[in-house]
Amino acid sequence: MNTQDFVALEEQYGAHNYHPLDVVIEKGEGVWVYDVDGKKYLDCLSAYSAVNQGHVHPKILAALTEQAAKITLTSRAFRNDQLPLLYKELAEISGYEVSLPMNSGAEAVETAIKLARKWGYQVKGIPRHQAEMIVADGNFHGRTISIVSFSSEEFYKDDFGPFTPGFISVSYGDAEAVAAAITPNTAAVMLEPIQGEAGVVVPPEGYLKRVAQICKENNVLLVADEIQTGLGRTGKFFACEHDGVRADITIIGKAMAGGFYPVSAVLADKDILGLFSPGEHGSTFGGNPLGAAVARAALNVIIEEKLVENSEKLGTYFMEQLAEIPSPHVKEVRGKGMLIGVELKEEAGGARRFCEALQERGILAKETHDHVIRFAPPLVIDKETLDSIFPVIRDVLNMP
Ligand code: IF1
Repeated sequence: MNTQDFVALEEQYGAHNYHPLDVVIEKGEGVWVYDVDGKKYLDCLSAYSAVNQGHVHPKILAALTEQAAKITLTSRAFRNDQLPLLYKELAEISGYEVSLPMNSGAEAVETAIKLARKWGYQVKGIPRHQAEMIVADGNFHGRTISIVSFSSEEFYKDDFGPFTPGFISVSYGDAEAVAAAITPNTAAVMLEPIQGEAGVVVPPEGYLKRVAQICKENNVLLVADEIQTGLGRTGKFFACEHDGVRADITIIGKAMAGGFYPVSAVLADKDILGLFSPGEHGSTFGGNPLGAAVARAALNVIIEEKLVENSEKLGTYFMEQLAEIPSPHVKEVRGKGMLIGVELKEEAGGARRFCEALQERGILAKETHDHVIRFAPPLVIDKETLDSIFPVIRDVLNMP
């Protein structure tokens, strides 16, 4: 079967909730992926930053197969021998006292919302069921009903109401807008340190710092969604560190298990995360020994292979090189570390055709919000490989 056969099958039997590039990937190694026709590509998406460690990292693979041969799922009705070690290692790496494991990013966001609301009632004393959460326009936190309830993207929510109340959205990047939206019932402010889906939107310097200060002054929790920006992607372990901020609650997912397994987590100190009592929240798969073993290995790779440092160094270099490419189509190059967006001018006719041209020439990137090409290769990339793609990107950005 070739690419067209697989595409035809997918179109016939699958739900059409995606519009992928027509590349059918069958294997990957490090920064490279291979399609069913034998063509090799440099992956510049990293599964939306879930494979920061590179595809099929041998150490994570070993942890997966080893653990899969022993025990995969116990449920949380019983304990397992991997989760406690993941808890301890996460605490040491993240600087948060405790954590709560889930599977998808959206589940972890939902968990953080429940936690922030509970804190609002139990600690802050907000009247029952009146808690409010402030979020930002352009946010992307997942696909559940509650999460799309506060999306500013009509397309993500149009046909899916009724919506969950209790969310107020303000302009992203404007700390005073956050201050103005706070009421006595505000439990938390939840933000992405850099908005990924919105087109790699980097807020003004000092924004998060100011929001953190406003939160503190008003007895409001700051929740950072680091599902995409965390674990080294932006050149710091957490993107909040760029602003010297430590959020009260940090949410991670994606690269937490290196693309082998869905593992997410909510991180906080005991005074907050300790508010959950047995039975109030949970998940059949969250904290399972297979996921925990994989996550332990994946986190270890980030530290051991100095991926945060590599992201900072080569990401900065990547962005500088991109910014120097002369092109009639480029409006702006922005980002931090290895999370880079190239925004094209309206007249360029959309980023999709540029992504298709890159694909043709062996680079996989994905457009976001019509006019932005996102470059986010695995953090294991080296300088030689990076250097090899600049001429290709230059050619593509100079298409008629
Ligand atoms: C898709 C986007 C990226 C996220 C942040 C929570 C989640 C995500 C900051 C939810 C997920 C994914 C979802 C994926 C595409 C991708 C994406 F373009 F849609 F926005 F990365 F930029 N918070 N982002 O970025 O995590 O439940 O998916 O594990 O196809 O929906 P999830």
